[in-house]
Amino acid sequence: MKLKKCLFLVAAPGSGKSTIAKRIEREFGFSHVSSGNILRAQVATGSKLGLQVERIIRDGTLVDDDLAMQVLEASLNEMDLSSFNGLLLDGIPRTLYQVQMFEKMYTSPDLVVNVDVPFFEIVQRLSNRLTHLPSGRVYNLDFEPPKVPGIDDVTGEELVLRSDDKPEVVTQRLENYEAITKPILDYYREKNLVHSFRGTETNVIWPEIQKFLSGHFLSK
Ligand code: G5P
Ligand code: MG
Repeated sequence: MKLKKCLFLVAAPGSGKSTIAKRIEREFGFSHVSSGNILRAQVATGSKLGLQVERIIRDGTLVDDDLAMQVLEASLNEMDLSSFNGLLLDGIPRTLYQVQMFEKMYTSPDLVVNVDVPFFEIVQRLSNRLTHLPSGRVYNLDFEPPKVPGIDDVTGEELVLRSDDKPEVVTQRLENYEAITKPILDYYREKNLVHSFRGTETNVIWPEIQKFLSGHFLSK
């Protein structure tokens, strides 16, 4: 498979990866793939594997690297990436081993975008998040609330609280990020590919990301 451009979003749980990814997708015509969404789709099948994945997500730990890469590969195989300006990965790779596997299977990223949001802000946000599981659309009671409380704007279906957004699980996820995922940023910093955007509000961070990406990629 030939990828035109490849962009990784590497940032903590709840830092706004999926919110920002949707904006990059709209503005720059990238295809957004969220590993969390693919894994939750696996859970929704009710298969034996789905039940195992459900338990892992609920506990705030990571699924096995090989499984994460297999579901990513299956998902990419189903897509016509030639019709997009590039691929935007949200939540994967999440370990150094996944980085090695991705680079071996596909390519090195053109850029790695990191959003650096303080953990106290993340804990607050996730306690107010509502998700439409089939699409991965996210809402927040304080930020981008749904038009009708508890209902997805697009499909009219119900919104849910994610099982891993309980405060004790959020703490576990943030610890995993620090220990297991952050080293990816060090790896790509050495290659001068990482660009970090720090702040507490997506609507302040987004124009900076937009400006930065405009220097690298064409708008849609
Ligand atoms: P996920 O699904 O990748 P996380 O933990 O990486 O989960 P998450 O929770 O999806 O990341 P996000 O995408 O970074 O968070 O953030 P978001 O949803 O856009 O925003 C969070 C909330 O804040 C939303 O309610 C949003 O509306 C709100 N918000 C945004 N901006 C603002 C703002 O400015 N102000 C306010 N007030 N609110 C705002 O992975 C889930 C699990 O799947 C497994 C793991 O078990 C993982 O824990 N998994 C993997 N395992 C192994 N390898 C991989 N590669 C894996 N990928 C997933
Ligand atoms: Mg997300």
